Amino acid sequence: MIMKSGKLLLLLLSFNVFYYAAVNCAPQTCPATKDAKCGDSDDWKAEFFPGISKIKYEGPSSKNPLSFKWHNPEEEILGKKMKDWFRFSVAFWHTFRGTGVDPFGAPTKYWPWEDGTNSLSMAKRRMRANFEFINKLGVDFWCFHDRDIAPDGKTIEESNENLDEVVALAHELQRQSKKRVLWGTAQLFVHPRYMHGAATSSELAVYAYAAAQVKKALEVTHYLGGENYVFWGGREGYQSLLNTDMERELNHLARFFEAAVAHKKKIGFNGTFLIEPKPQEPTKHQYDWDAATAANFLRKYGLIGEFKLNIECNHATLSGHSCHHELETARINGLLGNIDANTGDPQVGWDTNQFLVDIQEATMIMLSVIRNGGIAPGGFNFDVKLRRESTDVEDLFIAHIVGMDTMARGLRNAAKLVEDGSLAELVRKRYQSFDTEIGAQIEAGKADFDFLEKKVKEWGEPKVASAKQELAEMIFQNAM
Ligand code: XLS
Ligand code: NI
Repeated sequence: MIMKSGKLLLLLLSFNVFYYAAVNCAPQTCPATKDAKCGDSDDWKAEFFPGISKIKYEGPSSKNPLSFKWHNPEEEILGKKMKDWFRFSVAFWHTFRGTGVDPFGAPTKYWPWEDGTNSLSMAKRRMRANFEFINKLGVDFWCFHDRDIAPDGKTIEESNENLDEVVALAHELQRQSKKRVLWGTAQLFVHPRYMHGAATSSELAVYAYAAAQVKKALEVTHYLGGENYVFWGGREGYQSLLNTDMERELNHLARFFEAAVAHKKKIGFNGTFLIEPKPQEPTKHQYDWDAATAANFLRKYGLIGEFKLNIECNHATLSGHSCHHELETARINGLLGNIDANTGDPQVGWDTNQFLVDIQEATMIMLSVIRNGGIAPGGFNFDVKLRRESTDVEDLFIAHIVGMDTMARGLRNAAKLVEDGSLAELVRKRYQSFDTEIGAQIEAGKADFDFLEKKVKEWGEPKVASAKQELAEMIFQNAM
């Protein structure tokens, strides 16, 4: 599902419009300042989601759309509770700031609690809605960008004050509900100042601004007990190499990360730093193209022990890989940190951020997670949005439920495959010629070319076995 070039313009447009709309919830009638007079009440006496009670596990035969059919949080699979395999998280930006806008059309979603402003009071009311949502859905975590949860101010001081006020409320709501932050991040791509990038901007003052913004976002993530912190470099890349000093930009990015690591240590934040690879969108070429590119960057700059990766499935397919490939690449490099659980559309080809409902794909994802021994302190963040045409409040629940149930089916199937063992046995057998004395010598780096040439002369033409791909597919199918 490599992006077709004819679609580039459309996706760039859609990305920009999406994020602007996500921030400037239409119609914007209220200035985002602390002393704004409009939208000055965060009161919302009623429930945000009336008529929806806590979502329960009812089993596969249930016809109730507001119930789990496969995700049974307390059930143990391979010695771990389902909820602990997943550590599901709701993404504040899509769920509470997504409006359904696209390059050709206005927002379609006007949630009842929205007053049409981007005020601080509205931000607080929205935060209460977030906590009611995650409580009722029964997930333990949420994720945010700084500017999703609090309005940008005219100065950095004002932005920080806005953020502090909303974060104080979130802190209290977390205390009451025992919910936690899976990860926080800084939004370094919407504001026009970041048009050339943030840490890779050609403008020094923008680099500094980004540093100040990440400093604050790190501090509030730490204050909220966040377990990870994400760097997604949406504008860290280039539109043209003719006007770009790529080497200098990459050096700047590394310096930025080093400074972030230093600040993390300074404030005593123990969460994991995660880089989220994505090849393109909004930039033509993004520096964190895929897991292997990000790993190479970390190695080159001596940052490998300080970061892990947040693999997003739709980003994987944009880079021409499967999600399973990206997860395995991260895993075998010791870098699998978190999953942004979503998927693209096989016919469309850009970052559609859909709920993943393919049970086979979910099974492959869970095979990687099981091989990794779990994913904590990371988790599964639903970096996912409702389709533009899905406009009922209950759709927010239904979408997350089917996303969670799909991953749960993936886990159950993957556990069956692991317990059955025949797939692992097939793989083991493929390489059994290396389970020999000479194989051990090769794997220990003790077999030089002279020695191997001698063996070839002794053995003659090798016998080569079948790869058994169809048998592997049969075993995989049988577990669905
Ligand atoms: C966008 C990214 C973004 C990150 C957080 O494509 O997925 O949402 O997860 O900045
Ligand atoms: Ni993401």
